[in-house]
Amino acid sequence: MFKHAVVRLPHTNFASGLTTAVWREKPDYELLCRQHRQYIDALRMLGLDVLVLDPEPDFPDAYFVEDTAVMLPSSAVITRPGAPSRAGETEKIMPALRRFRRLVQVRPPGLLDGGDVMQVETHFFIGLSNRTNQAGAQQLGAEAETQGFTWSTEPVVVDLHLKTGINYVGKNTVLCFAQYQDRPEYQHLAKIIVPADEAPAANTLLVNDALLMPAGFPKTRQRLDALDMPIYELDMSEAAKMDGGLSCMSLRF
Ligand code: CIR
Repeated sequence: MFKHAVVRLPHTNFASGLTTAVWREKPDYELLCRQHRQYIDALRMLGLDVLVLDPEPDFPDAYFVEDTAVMLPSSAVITRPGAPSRAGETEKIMPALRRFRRLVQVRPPGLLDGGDVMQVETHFFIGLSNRTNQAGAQQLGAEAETQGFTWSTEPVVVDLHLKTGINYVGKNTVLCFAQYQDRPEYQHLAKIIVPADEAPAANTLLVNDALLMPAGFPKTRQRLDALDMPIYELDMSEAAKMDGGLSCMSLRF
């Protein structure tokens, strides 16, 4: 069960962050802030104590705090984000995480984004992507092993991060794109497939036996209902314009 979350408020410059999305409407800062507040409220409603950090004017993607660290029971692995514009975000998160955990930093040539790390019980699946390399995965894996976890790496076959396309939703089940259906790494897990026209729904977040999912994906919602878990839908329209989703906006531990 998670007790804490760390989030960072978005800065007015958020729309100059990295994105591959094609916008029909320009990102709206006020709306993003409202959606971010609802996200914080949802985490609190699920029992988490949420530490809210200030916006970072020099780092427009910094509210996607998930990419800057991987939280383990007795340490926080500070990543080395693969996007040069995000590299400095780790310095900014360290003071906050030091309050909770001993810090271990990924060193060169390692690169690692938290979005490429999916925990399924005591195993870490680490995606090798444009942001995460084998050396980064190895350093995280080595630290996780000292705390009783196992780990494995795999190529990321979809855009951006591993968790863009697959997420653990509890009950021995992953919610994923069809590309993951026959992958041997996930043979032992049940799968709920996200329809291609509902791709953002794959980034659904398991928090203390409940699911937070992006609003507006009825087919995925119906499939998730079969898990018989509480599900809360949150509007994620503005973060989605910056390639972000529910998992990206917090560290949970
Ligand atoms: C980026 O491209 O790095 C940000 N605009 C989005 C990061 C999303 N993070 C995540 O999926 N963990």
